[in-house]
Amino acid sequence: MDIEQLNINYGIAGQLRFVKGDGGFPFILISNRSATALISLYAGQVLSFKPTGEGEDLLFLSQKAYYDAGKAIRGGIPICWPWFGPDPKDLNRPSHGFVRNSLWAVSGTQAVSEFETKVKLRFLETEQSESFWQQPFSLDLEISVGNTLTLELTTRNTGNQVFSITQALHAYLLIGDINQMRILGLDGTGYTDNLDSYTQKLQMGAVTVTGEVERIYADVKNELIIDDSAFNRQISITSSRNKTAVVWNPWTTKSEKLPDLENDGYQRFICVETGNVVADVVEIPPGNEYSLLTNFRISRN
Ligand code: TA6
Repeated sequence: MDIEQLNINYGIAGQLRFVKGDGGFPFILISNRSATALISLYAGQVLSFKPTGEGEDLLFLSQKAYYDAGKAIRGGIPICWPWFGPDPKDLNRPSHGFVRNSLWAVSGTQAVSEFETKVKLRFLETEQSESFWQQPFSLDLEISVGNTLTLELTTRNTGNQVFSITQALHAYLLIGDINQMRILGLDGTGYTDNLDSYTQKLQMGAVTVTGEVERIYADVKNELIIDDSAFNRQISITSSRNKTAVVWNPWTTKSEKLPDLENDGYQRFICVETGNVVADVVEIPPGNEYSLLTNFRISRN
């Protein structure tokens, strides 16, 4: 569906319109009394969210991000589904699944009020996606843009056999300075340190970053706080139906291997990814569904 038809079918005067974005992909511009947001139909990815009066975006978006079919966009909130990380079956399928590098469709838009706008996206299966995943499914993402940002990712098993998934909302949170950032709410939580031979460790106190970090926290509380003191703000991440959260920053060591990330980009984001990853596998029987929900709120000290 082209931009004009999308605007005819789903545009909302004064709140929501479709534009041709980077890479020629359809983007959704939302502007209501609470916030502005930018969503790419390619990848079903929120790229920007900025509450009215807030000086900084919630999200980091790489200045060198790719906007090419088949490639992931570096930043915003990529959707990792139906697996998190490398292909669990080692069949050379894409890392983090196949929906963050494919087109989604709009299945609905709604002006809840002048303060809140909702968008419902549905993943569009392709021959390639069917070659990656043979179980019949539907995948919907509902995005609510108001004074906070909410994403709800719903998987339905429309077939007659049970299937299992892992998944995550791989949020790149913009911060003023990685050296001043702390993550609160993980004190006393066990984690797997992927950069130290997958050793099991216990988080003591706030999470701070002084080098490359890639940790999978298990049995997390439903609210995590990023204390972004350089921007004099806190970002609250409240999630439901996930037991795990991933904390990642590439520092210089991994950044050098990421051509779609500017060299100093690591200083301006922390990835806190809420989801069901590694051991937190979600089994969905035929005819059932499973929703992962995460809300992001910015507050001032
Ligand atoms: O954030 C966890 C992680 O799995 C890291 O290993 C790192 O690879 C990151 O995801 C980004 O993955 P990507 O495939 O987007 O480069």
